[in-house]
Amino acid sequence: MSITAAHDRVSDFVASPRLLFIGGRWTEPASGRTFATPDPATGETLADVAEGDAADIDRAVQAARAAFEDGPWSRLTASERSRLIWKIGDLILEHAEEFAELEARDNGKPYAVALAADVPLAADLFHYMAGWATKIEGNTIDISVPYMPGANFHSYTLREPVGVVGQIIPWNFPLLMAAWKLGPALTTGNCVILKPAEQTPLSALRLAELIAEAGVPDGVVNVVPGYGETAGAALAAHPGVDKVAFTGSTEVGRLIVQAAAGNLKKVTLELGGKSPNVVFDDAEADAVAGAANAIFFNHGQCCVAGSRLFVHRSRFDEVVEGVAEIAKSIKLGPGMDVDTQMGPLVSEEQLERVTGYLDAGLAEGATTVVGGNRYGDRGYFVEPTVITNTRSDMKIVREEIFGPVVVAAPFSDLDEIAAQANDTDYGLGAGIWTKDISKAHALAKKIRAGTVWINCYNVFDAALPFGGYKQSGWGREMGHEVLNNYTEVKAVTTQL
Ligand code: TXE
Repeated sequence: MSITAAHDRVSDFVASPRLLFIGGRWTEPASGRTFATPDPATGETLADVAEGDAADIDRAVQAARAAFEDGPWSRLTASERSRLIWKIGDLILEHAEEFAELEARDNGKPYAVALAADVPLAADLFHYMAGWATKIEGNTIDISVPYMPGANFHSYTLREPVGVVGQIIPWNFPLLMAAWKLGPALTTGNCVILKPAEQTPLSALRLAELIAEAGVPDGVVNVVPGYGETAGAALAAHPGVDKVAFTGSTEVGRLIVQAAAGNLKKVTLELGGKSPNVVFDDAEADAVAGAANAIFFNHGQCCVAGSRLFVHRSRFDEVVEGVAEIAKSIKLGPGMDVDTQMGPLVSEEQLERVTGYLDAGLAEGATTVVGGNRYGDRGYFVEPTVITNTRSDMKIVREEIFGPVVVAAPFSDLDEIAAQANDTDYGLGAGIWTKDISKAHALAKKIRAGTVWINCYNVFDAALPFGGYKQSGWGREMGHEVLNNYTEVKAVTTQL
């Protein structure tokens, strides 16, 4: 599709209030209310969106339950399911420019980045997951029961869908997070209620249209935008939901666990991070650009952002200056401007949160090497920032900032750096830069994190499991690991 045609479609899409997608139909919210999703580059309203709440979540759960129990979905063969899921991936690629524009305008990220990364990664996730639909297998198990001597049995396991799944996603990669959640749920035969983030509901609503176009039966995927405290909380607590999958803050992750306790629904969580990125003395020169990319990609609004940079003492000044030079050269602007390299943060709330951390860092005695301020007075821009002279007990070192802000500290040896890297409540990602492969793998083993990148950062693939140790979450997304989180195991035993 041409960029102009995609632009016209997006303009049409945002021109009228978007409704809820329940049971295969565009549905008015029970409350009749809408909320505005702003363009973060200007703060002006981009579109009005129906505000789902508990009543709508309840309708969506009923639609999903009906589709799961009675609909054609459960009668499809794995191969038929696979083809539908593959088709979703194809349709995303066919509409790539449209999705890139929706992401750039709703989230603020540069259009070129959305087109090169978010959109193809989302399509690839569906294509990868489509392949698994036909490969979900149980085992045969040889048993000998001590209190039934001589008896013969035939035992096997089945992997079955969990059922109705609630999925709550954040705003940093709106389309990609929807894909990470929907792909595995569908390939394993579940039905879903997806609640996108209130800051960025548009691409998930457009995706719902394409999912219907692909031929996924009504009620299998329902998309209900709304606020976290109302729609999100209702979904997490709903007794008709068998599993909830959440990506967002650690604070809300704890609320999800509490809400899920009512009917003991299964829970998977992908939460915050404060990932260490370690540059050794023998690192190649590209470690500097790597360290900048680790923190500045997506404006630092990445759960795996390399927000704690540790550099060997002998290279500290050189690397910090190099990252600061890159920070200075980054062109900030609206996501739709062609020369923009970094867009605004997603919302005024995030702007306040991030600048609040910058103030806290200064107050605690840290030094700002570059950046440190809001950029401009319109939209939610923050300067790419490098901070040194920190202590491990400072707020900016311990807490997730979720903005383009890196704290840098020197280290001297391998044992010290492993302890420093692990000195966090989180355990999502880590980076290691060195030419010495033994040292790299020794440290990779010591780091308590779900992903470790060596001589690279922010490398994602649908085949790689992703998730956190410690307070970064429960369970894994992507790869075949995720299939376990969307299936129940049934052991069947026959006496022969
Ligand atoms: O997250 P929330 P926010 C971190 C990051 C960021 C901070 C706050 O540090 O600065 O969280 O961001 C829904 N019951 N991450 O406030 O509130 C909400 O509607 C059920 C890390 O935006 O956790 C949205 O759909 N749902 C992160 C989703 O949760 C609730 C990505 C995430 O919002 C709810 C985003 C409730 N009580 C933020 N309250 C990552 N891991 O990538 C909110 N929600």
